[in-house]
Amino acid sequence: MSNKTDVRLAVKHHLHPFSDNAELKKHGVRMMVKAKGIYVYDSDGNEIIDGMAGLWCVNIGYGEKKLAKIAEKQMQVLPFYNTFFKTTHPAIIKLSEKLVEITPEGFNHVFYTNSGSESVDTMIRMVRHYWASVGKPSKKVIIGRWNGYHGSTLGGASLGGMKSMHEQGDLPIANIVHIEQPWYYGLAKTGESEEEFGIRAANWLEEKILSLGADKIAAFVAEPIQGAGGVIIPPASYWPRIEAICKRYDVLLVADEVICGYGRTGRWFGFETFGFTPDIFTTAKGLSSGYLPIGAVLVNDKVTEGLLAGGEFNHGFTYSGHPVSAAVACANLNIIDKKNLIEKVRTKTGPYMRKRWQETFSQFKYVADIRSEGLMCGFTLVKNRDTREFFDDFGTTGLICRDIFFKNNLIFRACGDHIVAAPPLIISKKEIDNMLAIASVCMREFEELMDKKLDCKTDKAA
Ligand code: PXG
Repeated sequence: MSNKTDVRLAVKHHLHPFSDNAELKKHGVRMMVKAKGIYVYDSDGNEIIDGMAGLWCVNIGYGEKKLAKIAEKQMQVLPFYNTFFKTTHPAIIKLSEKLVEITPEGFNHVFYTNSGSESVDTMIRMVRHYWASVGKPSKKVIIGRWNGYHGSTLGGASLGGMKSMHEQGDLPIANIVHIEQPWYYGLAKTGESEEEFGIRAANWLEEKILSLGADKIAAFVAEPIQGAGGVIIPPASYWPRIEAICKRYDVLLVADEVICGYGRTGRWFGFETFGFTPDIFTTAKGLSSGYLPIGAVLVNDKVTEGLLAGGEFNHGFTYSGHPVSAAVACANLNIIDKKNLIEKVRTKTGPYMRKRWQETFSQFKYVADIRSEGLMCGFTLVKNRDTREFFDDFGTTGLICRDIFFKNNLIFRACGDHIVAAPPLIISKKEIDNMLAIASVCMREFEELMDKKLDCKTDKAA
């Protein structure tokens, strides 16, 4: 079957997620057929550097045979059994022990899901059920942030702050509100230091709590670093202040670790990098490095105690704690441990990436706010970096840039006009150099294109 036939078939019946499917039918898609290490290969035989680890998830890289073997073995022995009705199985016991081992003191319980969105929806129901169980049923409102991303289910999309998602399907659902994101480059006042901005941004939470009444607020939920929002890294002063505000008003603090979790920021979890401790945290993606779908919600002892007092929690998925996913996730966490990937990101590849990412992109005039933490990196495309002037129609320019990378067999992601990267945690320094050498060539092409576009506009105006 030639690639052309394949590609036509690919869009004939399949409605792709987060895509303009009418456009895909016209222009087709690219078919990925295999992968190894940090590379994916398409049906034309191109080797592509996956600077996004799939969708921020393939932390251990592609092609780990051990996971395939473990999945096969588990499928032969016990391909499925549920954990609903007074039953369990060894794979989920092992995974739970491993998760408790890698999380900080005070986290001893896990609820399983199949995705980040399900983890977030589970957390929403859990938080409200917790407050009802401890005699404070009026605490229902959950505060998220604009430009946050928490998934595509009704709860996740509501809690996320993506206006384009709210516009489809009558969102947000009731009792979900948002505060502004802690984006220094975009929102700081002239002359304001990062530290001052971090405190001001955290105080937006206090203002929201006070305006609605603390007796109504159940939880504040946020990603330690906003991922799909464009790798928005808050100032160091932000998270400790947020934690203090949550404590002061008896509001549960929830970290959405779906992207930051399992090593991405150079610690097991993003909250460790930023020095705070949540009450609950939601995870998925890197838990199995994307080899199979699985998510987990980690719950601290205080919330667990409240939940236990509340009787039956009427919530769960057929595949909560699926044995094959659980066995693969456990093996994945052991590989992260054995290969010392987290320390490697924190002390070697993370700092190296930060230096090289800065050096590479600071040469280009349409680039501002170059940032990174561990192996989560971003920068913002701007018309003028000194005056902080953005391109018209935020997001259009990002896609132009992203498409140039993609044409040159490099996958980065455009989140609006933020360009981001999150490669597999196994990436070596040499691979970082190769990846950024290609990126540099792409950026030159992008710069020339934008020069022409802007010249053209100036000519027309003149
Ligand atoms: N929380 C966070 C922080 C996420 O990043 C979810 C929840 C939902 O996870 P699931 O597994 O239901 O997709 C996510 C997912 C992108 C992109 O293009 C990001 C995500 C998913 C798909 C695409 O940046 N993040």
